[in-house]
Amino acid sequence: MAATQVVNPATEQVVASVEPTDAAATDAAIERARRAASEWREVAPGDRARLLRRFAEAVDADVERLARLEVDNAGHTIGNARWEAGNVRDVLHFAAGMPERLSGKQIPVAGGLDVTFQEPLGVVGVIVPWNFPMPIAAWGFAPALAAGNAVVLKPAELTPLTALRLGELAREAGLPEHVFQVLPGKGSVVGQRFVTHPAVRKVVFTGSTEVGKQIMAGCAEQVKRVTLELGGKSANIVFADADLERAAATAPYGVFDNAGQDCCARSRILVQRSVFDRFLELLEPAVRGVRVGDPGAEDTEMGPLISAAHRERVAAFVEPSTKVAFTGHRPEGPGFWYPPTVVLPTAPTDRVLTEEVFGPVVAVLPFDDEAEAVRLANDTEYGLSGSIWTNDLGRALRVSRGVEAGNLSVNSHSSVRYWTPFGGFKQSGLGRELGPDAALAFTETKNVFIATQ
Ligand code: TAP
Repeated sequence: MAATQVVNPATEQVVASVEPTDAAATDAAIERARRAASEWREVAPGDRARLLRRFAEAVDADVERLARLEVDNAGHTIGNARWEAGNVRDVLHFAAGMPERLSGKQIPVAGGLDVTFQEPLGVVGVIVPWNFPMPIAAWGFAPALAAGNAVVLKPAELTPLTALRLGELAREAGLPEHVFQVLPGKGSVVGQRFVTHPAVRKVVFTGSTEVGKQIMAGCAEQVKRVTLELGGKSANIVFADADLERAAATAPYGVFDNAGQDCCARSRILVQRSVFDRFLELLEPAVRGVRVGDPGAEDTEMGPLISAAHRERVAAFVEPSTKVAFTGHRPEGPGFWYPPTVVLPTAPTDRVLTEEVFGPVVAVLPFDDEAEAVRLANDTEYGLSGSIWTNDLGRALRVSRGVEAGNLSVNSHSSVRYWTPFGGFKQSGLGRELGPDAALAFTETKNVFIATQ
């Protein structure tokens, strides 16, 4: 198989060449993982915890290198990339606290003892998209390893470099051979073998809803366990009583962070009609002021899109008939640049309102009252994230309860904290990652009754 040329999306230069794993090599790696899993599950919880802590420390010492790799491979701003590498460290530290806490229960019965065990599944396959290569990988592999599973990890074909480095760091930290293997390659080859190979007992997939449905259907053949983190079309709801200055100043971050290539991007801003014009007036300078450019520069706020093909896809959402309110900066020269773009939809069926753009394009539309805000927010097949801006606590709670989404924030755009659960309603996914129960999702509950009479 021909080597994959890895391209820097800010310069369009090839930065690395990576050998893709073929189907036979994937099978061999899964077989090695199966054998490694049978030993890893027997490692004392305290020793598993210690190894995960050492892995976290190795990542910590490597944050700058990992971040620079991500700048060059994915076009992430250096500030974001450092946060992402730090997130892997934190997720590993948090997971290191899990092996000793994964206890079962003792259930009262007559005539004996009834206990449950949380047993590891065996081999877990983790399939990662290109938009956040490091954190999304860690959200799968860290709790899976903590629970005593072996992991095979497939990074996206476009962004394999940080995952490969994490594989090296795991070995340097002393994780036993083949407990954590990184297999770069195509989804249709490596990813598909995770779905079809019977030794892989669970697939954790993050990516598009379309591919997620195929994965789920494929896993159904063997009743294979699956966690899905899929697309989003989240709403940022701004009520008239909110701190409008703050809501407008932070709205660009809520949607243009990572150039909008974020499943939690608030790509619809719903604004109460009485303050609609005022909000747009405040939003315009904030959008024009987003610093777009060299992702390696310390003060850059937005980098390029991942590829030329993806830029074309994003651009197709802004048709000649689309009413563009205003746009931000777009650098000249090479690089897959697209400017922050604010559009005013003309019909509820506009694609920009119904489909995930996964780029720096946001639609702003008015609503009249709370009920309409909730109805519009829920008028999508997705349900991942969202924000509510109001200074009325009762309203904040009512609207939070009304919006069908897994992760909401009030007067903030924060969606992810590694110690709280993360995942989607409706077609945004199935299952939860992160949070205190993350490792449980990588276990089976076994019940044992011991007769004493
Ligand atoms: P996808 O095209 O779905 O690809 C995601 C991963 O799946 C890649 O590693 C891809 O491999 C692999 N893949 C593709 N086809 C496959 C198949 N038939 N069998 C097994 N694996 C397969 O998504 P993307 O374009 O990379 O990522 C963007 C999408 O991810 C967006 O929709 C976004 O919302 C979603 N996303 C969701 C979340 C959460 S947490 N909900 C987080 C980030 C992203 P290749 O390397 O061959 O492409």
